[in-house]
Amino acid sequence: MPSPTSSGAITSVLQETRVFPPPAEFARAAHVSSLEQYQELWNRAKDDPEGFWAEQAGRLISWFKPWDRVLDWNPPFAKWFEGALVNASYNCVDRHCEGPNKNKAALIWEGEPGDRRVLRYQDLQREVARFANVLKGLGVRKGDVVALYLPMIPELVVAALACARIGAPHTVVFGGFSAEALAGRIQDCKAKVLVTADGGYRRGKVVPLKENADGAAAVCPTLQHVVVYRRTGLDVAWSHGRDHWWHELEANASAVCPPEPVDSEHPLFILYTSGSTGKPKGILHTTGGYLVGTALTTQWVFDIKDDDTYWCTADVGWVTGHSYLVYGPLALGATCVMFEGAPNWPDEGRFWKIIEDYRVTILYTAPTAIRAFMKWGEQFPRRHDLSSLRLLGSVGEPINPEAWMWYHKVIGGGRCPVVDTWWQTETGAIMISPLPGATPTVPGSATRPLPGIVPEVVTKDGTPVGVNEGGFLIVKQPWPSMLRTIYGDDDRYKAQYWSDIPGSYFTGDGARRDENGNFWIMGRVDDVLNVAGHRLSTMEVESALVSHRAVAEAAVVGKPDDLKGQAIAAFVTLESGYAASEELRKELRNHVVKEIGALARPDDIHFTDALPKTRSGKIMRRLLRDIAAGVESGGDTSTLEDLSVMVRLRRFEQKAG
Ligand code: 6R9
Repeated sequence: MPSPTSSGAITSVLQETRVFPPPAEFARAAHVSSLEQYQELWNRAKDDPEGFWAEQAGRLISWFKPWDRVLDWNPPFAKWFEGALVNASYNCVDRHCEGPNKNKAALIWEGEPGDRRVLRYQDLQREVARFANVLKGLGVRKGDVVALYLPMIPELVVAALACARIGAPHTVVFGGFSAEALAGRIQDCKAKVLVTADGGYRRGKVVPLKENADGAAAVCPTLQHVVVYRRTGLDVAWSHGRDHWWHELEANASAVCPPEPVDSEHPLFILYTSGSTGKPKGILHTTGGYLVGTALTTQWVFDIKDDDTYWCTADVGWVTGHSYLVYGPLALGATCVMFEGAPNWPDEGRFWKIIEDYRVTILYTAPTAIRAFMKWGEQFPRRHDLSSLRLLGSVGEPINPEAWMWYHKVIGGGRCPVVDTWWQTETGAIMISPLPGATPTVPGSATRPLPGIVPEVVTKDGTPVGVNEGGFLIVKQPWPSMLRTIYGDDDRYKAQYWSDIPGSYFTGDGARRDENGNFWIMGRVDDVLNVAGHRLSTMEVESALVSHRAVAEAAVVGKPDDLKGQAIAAFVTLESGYAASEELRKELRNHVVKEIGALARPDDIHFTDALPKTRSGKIMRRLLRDIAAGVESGGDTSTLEDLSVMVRLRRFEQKAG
């Protein structure tokens, strides 16, 4: 934890008073349709968590054998639905084939070159069963880890569900990661089989996945087989005996493979998230509790109905893709859109064209994308009919109020509720979010905890802070979709999440709660600024900058200052049509002072053409902090999307300095 002021409180300076009640028509048809109903559910879950979760588990998931015990809590180790037998692939596929939904579209997929495929639930069942048999044929047994390094093609979902079908935990590695990053993950979880493709498309280019996979395989002694899906036709090197074509193995595989009943606590997947220092953490999720958490939140937060066309734009390589492209919506038998590519290829209208073409009703995307769309301009969405949309979601970072307003107005036509969903790889499922038919929304706030979730904002010694006081966000009760450990490292799990605030799960985020009970996430506490004894949230200063018409995106970091402890350095990208100048720099400083006060006046403003981000779109302030302080960057950079951004920023700093 950073060294906070004596109380550990964070000063909050953001003022936001716009409130959007749920539209009456939306509320009438919603799964949870009033604030009173939400409050009843939340109270009920708080008073009797095990009763609440047992009811949800019974209602949402099909079990081969019921549990003996709902929760075995041996802090910080939880076992949910102990003794129950379940299978994730059965829940996401087979059970929908037993009824009228067997011919319903499960996945509607569009590749970057414009190719399209639709997999009905029956198709998905056949594909998943076949590939499960392929894995078995390669010697994969229950408990063996399989690594998936694939582009955003249906086979990624098929492969994940095939692993789940036979009880082999998967670890999905972003198609954008390097050979080194892939190797590190394979070595950590000792995967026996790697599934990849010859290549994948991104912005008109082919990403050489097989080449990277070869690089990784060379240094991964546990790896016995590499299965290669032919996606691009790119020529690839071949290691006979080790490498196999997906289509050749599948041609001989039976389409019958009964799902293996596994214990509720059987590992479902390991997903690596970058630590700020040191090696990535393998977050372990297990089967029963994770399914309950993702299915419940998909139903309540996205209000999914049988006739919705739901689109989560996330890559399956990060947790949002796992929980809200694969397990949550498929467990509910929803129709999901999946796309390969980027929002600005072949042009900046890609998203809007997809929404128009498939009549998407629910869109779930990230603030980084929304800010990019704002920068590219309204003309792109305006060219398409977005009237099918009824609900919008956001995840990944705090959404600045200006971006929220734009999303609501320009994309949602002012009629769609916006759900700003706060959660983490570690939490498995959404934790704090509006329920669109129940919760009045406020731009920039994730609003309220979901039923069953008990978060609190506290000082570093665990004392609750007052209304509107910033502090550390913790969760006080275990929940079914929580991580079970860091793979192979229980001690790191304890130290990382359960020792800062004893007895509670520490999220690593700062937050405040306002007089209406709404939570405001203020960003990672490692990113909090400490200016002359005031702890300020990066998010709030950034939101002030973004509210200026010239600013597209902003990242704010502290830099060492003899006088104030920390000075404020801002990195800013500009809207098209604006140019960097001394004048604008002055204007932006004054704008922040006007919006939040002299305390937050940025000392340095750096204009840049891009910010360093993770592949999932989060700004990596840690790297900017090093640039602002003029030191070399340490720590893990394997999740950085585009290393050249750092090179350009450094070059620029040297020139400027
Ligand atoms: C789902 C996901 C988790 C961190 C989290 C927080 C930030 C995510 C947010 C948000 C504010 C939101 N975060 N959603 N901050 N408002 N709606 O993103 O998981 O990649 O593990 O990141 O992302 O800082 O702690 P993950």
